[in-house]
Amino acid sequence: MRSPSIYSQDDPLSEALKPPESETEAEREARLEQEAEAKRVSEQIDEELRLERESMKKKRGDVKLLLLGQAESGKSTLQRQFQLMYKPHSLEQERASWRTVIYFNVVRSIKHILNTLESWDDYVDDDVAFDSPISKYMGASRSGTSSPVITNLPSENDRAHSRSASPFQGNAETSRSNIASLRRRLSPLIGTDAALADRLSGGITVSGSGKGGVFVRSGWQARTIENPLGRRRGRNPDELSAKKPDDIHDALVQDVSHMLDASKDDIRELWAHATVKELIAKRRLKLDEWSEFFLRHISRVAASDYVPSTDDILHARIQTMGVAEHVFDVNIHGKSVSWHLFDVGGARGQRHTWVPYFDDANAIIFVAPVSAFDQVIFEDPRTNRIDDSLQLFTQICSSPLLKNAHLVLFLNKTDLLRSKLDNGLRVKKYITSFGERMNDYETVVQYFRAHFLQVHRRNNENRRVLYTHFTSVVDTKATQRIIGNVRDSIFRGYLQSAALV
Ligand SMILES: Nc1nc2c(ncn2[C@@H]2O[C@H](COP(=O)(O)OP(=O)(O)O)[C@@H](O)[C@H]2O)c(=O)[nH]1
Ligand SMILES: [Mg+2]
Repeated sequence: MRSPSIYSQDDPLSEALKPPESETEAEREARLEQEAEAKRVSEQIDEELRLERESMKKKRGDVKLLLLGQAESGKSTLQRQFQLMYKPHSLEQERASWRTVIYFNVVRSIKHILNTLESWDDYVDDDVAFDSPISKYMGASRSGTSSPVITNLPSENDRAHSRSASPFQGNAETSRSNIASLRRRLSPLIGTDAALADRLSGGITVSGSGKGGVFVRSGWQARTIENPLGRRRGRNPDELSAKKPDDIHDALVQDVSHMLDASKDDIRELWAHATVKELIAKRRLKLDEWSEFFLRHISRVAASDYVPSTDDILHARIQTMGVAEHVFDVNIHGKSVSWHLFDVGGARGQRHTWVPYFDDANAIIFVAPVSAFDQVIFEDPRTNRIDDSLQLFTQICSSPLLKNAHLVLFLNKTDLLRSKLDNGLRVKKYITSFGERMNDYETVVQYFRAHFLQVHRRNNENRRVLYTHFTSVVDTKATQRIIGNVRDSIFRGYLQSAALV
């Protein structure tokens, strides 16, 4: 009997893969050639992966920098700033892939707005205060009993009042039918949500550890290009860069692009709708910062020839799964040193994946969003985000594995903090220990900074220095200056510890 193929006879799969008895000699030859080609490609991929792993491997003398912080704090955006600074070519290669993410962000935002409008009628006031343990950090009593900080639960009267102030009052019927027809017209666009999510995540979903449910692993950019072409693409960076966005005919992305172009006016109308505006003002509709950003720029984003700008890429949101490593060559004083940057998933369900990376880390940038004083974490709607950041920072400061790491704190999203305060949001409402202090930017940032410094002081056996920066990591110019600054300070410590001086 002739050997059927390269598959082993013992392999239980062989039976299923056995060629048909009626196979002709020519067919057999073609099949064997195809199998040999598949094997060659598979081996080549394995070899490329091995080389990639090899080149990524940290060598003695390399710098290992971890970006830590809760979900949505700005770690991946900061990583993109590093990329822009030290490997701009690679960001160029990814530019087309970001279109998929941004479309996904837009589609999700519209869906969220329409869902919120729908639930308005049977709306239950969810703007209730949470029983935050923040008092543990924010001026709690020494006994450690953390009483609920926020007591201003809306009364039945308030709720009745907020109902009577419904934006559907007045021209209610017109408004309703207006929104109903927008909903109808936008429904095909909303319908692409699942397919876009699937394209980005490659079918992986992780339940319970993040709000979008869509996570990407490192290398996702290649997937947004390889799938539509029906073959592996993007392993070779030159192959990727040779493809201009226009050359990549991804049917799904093209479809969404056409729908967006056709729905531009509807999206603008929805975004400018009095009811939507009022729901936002009343904080019944809470939009993420990237939603607002892309909706504000919808004319540009929905244009059929849209190519994401660098600013768009910095504002796009996609959740990181696990730990993604990025390697940059950093030149300093005429010396090139490889920096390994580790960007982690920040949701609570992801934090256990960090620990194996703590070993031999040279430096940490802890990113804490100071604008988040009025937000809770997705994983636990009773935990205020600043409180979660402080708890997490306590763990990082006190971790014995990290005791020799250079420690940098980014108090991030200062631009958003400023606009929240300008819009009259009062810190005291969410953090009662803030008390009667002035509700201005300077007072608020210094107040938060003091709490982080206190956590550091209380968990600082090694007497290490904490370097703090007020940041807005979407601001390229300012962030690059700070990165330069951080690089110099990390490098000074690194030279000392590596005794390279
Ligand atoms: N306006 C503003 N947006 C920010 C800032 N930092 C991050 N973002 C946005 O917040 C979202 C979450 O950031 P990301 O880097 O993905 O957070 P990660 O979960 O810590 O990686 C993205 O849409 C970012 O563009 C900031 O300083 N200012
Ligand atoms: Mg991230």
